[in-house]
Amino acid sequence: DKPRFVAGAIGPTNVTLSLSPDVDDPGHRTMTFDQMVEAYTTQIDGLMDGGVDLLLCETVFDTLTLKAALVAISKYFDEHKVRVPVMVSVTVTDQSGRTLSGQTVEAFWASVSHMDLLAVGINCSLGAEEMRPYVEELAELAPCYAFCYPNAGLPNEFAEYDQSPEHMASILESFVEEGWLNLVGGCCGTTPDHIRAISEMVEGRTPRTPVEPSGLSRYSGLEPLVIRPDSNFTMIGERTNITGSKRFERLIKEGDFEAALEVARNQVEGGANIIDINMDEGLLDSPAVMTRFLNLIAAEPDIARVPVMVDSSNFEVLEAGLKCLQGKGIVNSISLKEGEEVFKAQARTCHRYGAAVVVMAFDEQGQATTADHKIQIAERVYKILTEEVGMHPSDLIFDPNILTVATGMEEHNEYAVTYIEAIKEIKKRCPGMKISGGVSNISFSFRGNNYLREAMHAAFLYRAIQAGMDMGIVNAGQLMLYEEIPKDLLEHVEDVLFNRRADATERLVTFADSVKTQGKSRERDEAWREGTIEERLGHALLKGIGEYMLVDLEEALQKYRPLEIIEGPLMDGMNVVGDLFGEGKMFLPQVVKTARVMNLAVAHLQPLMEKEKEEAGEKSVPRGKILMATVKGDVHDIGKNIVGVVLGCNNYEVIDLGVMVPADKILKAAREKGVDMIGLSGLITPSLNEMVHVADEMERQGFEVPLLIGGATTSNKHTAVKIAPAYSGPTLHVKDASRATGVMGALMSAKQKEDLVKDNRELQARMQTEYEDGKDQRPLISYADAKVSGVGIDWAPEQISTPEFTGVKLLKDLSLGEIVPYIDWGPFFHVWEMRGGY
Ligand code: THG
Repeated sequence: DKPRFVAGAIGPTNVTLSLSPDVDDPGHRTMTFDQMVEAYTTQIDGLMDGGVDLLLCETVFDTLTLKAALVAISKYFDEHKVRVPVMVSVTVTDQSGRTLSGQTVEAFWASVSHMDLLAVGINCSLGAEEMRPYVEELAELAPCYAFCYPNAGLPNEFAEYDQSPEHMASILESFVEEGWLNLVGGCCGTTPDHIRAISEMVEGRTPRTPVEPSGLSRYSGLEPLVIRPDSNFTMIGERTNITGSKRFERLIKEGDFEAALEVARNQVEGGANIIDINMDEGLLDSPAVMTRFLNLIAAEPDIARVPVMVDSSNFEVLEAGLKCLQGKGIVNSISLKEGEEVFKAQARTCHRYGAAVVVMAFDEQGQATTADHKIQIAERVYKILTEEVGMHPSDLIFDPNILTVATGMEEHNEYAVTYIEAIKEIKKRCPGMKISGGVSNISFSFRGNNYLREAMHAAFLYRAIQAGMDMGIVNAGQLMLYEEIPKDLLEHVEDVLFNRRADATERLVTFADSVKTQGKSRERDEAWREGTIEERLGHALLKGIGEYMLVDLEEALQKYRPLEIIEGPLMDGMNVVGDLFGEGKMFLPQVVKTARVMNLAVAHLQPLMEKEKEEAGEKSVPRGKILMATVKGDVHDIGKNIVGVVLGCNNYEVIDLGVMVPADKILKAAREKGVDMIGLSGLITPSLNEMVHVADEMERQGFEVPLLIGGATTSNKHTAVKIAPAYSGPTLHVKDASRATGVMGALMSAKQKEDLVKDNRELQARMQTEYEDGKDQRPLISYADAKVSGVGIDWAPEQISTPEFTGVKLLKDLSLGEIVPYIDWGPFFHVWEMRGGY
């Protein structure tokens, strides 16, 4: 009397396509992707023949093997004109929160999110309790149904499962209460009694409401890369390109893959968020070389971390590349060059592999050089791909062609301008589609003068990013800061880029020659070494140059105590970085580079400070213990490290869990170490939500210690309105590193703590009321509209009485007390923020 459905289970097999079974040959694979597709097709055929109601790919430990199953399913559906719902279930093998082949849950989600799934879930490997954070993560990501079927706890010493049905059901009950589940069940070690207990537990409960699709572009390697409205700019490393680098070409041709991998690693270390890989060369077997290189990369976690952009003008190479990527990669590129039919077929193939695509501004007429033509192609491909091929706009990247300027041909002078003009319009007309381009193309005319070229790239990017460029293929480690381009050079460069004068190119060529022939390029690069020690430290930070840091620190130590260097020149430098970031003159990967140099400096100074403390005999008991972490999803830790050092110097014990730390890890450590307070740090906007999540968890787990919030996007207001209400313990926002000692000191003293916490709660209550009253959110209309709706007064002169006097009148004999009643306090209360009934 109840409908029952049969799921055709498709297992992971014993094959992994992402890992080599041979330690000595990391590029080796037991099977090819195509062989797996073939094997899965046989299985799907059998299952469908047997009449299953749906297909369930389960216990996925290698996403690339899963992709083979998904490709087989999608092909089978198309060829047989049938369709049943598909569900996918991943398995997280250990406490690292990753699949066996190294992907995080979010990276995995990115890899399968192109499929029209009925549901996504997690099974096997862990017990329900251990699975908790991953189920939550998936439930928060997936717009389809979510499920889990855990093992009956972790196996005991005898590899038996002994979690009771009631216990398992009670853990799963909390998942249901949190609203994370649409379906639930049991895997290894569960018995009919377990299933009965779980089934009784869910009876009458409300299932999860799937989340709204985020609409964000999401790519992945082992880790996810999400382009958010505040992502600013995404760098794609250009050096792993045979046609773009003589050196890389030589390495690949000589078969020196080891060194070629180093090129990839350098790009990632230099800040590339994605790496572009191109193996197009007439004499090479490009599909085979692409396959080999990508398989090798898969064995290097610090490279495979980032998504791969497979770059080729040959579709066969692109497809070979897609068969090696377990993450969600990007195809570079397809276009309308050979007409709509080929274009659509290629796009469908890319979509089937779950890849995003770069579409070049090419059509049957050729390469688009004018803004109008670029815009027209953009609109056309947008329509075809979203309406006919069924791709989501977030999976589209349009490249309106960055073409070389200053070639001597009059008609090339507008190329930078038309690119920028076009992207403004395309962003408006094609919502959700991203814009990219090969930045180094712009400066081909100046080959051989890298200094000048980098200046051109920086100046071009500054404007293009403002106009809406989302990502670009660049030499990640070499990018210059806009702010650092000498003003005379910048003027010449911008004259050329923006076609501001007829003789711009000629002038830049002459100027460039002088920069080059006088060897100034070198001089300019190293000129900063002549500055004062403070200037040099600041410059090194700003540019992310670690090379001279130790020498400079030694020199600075002649003049300053270690802590003074941190609190002085280094913190000043970080403030400049913060300001430039705020003004859009630095983008995130550049900020990350500065962080690395800051860490280097701090690591050098820290032992010296400890030694100083020892010598001063300050070995006394620590004044308090704080646990600090950058929350999950965020890798930024400059600010947190500074706070850690400052607190350490003030004799507090600091336990720093590093970056990307999930809530449960933070709280587990906090409990084990018995800390006096927890400090959370973060720089990007999503971290704000993660902090709310940690606060929620602290409440759920019955914590009482103070929670300190800090980092660039955090604020007093967000802390008051979103974080503090989630946690009943004291929740304080700490504005910057300089306040950390004060706040911590107060919290460690019983008397001061009471006052501080009370004041803080009052302040937060006020901010919450203000927020709820919507006082801060009064919508402003434009100046033009305000003028239109202005009060029209008909000034009839006879009605205006002349004042008794004008100008200043001196009231000599009045006391202040007599004046007070005439003072309008309103404006004062306003600026003192005494509003809302106070
Ligand atoms: N759009 C898309 N993809 C692209 C491009 C594009 N892929 C290739 C290219 N253009 C982007 N990549 C590069 C890589 C290197 C260089 C330029 C663009 C470059 N190389 C030096 C040179 O040629 O002078 C090489 C110097 C050396 O050998 O080291 O400038 O536009 N979608």
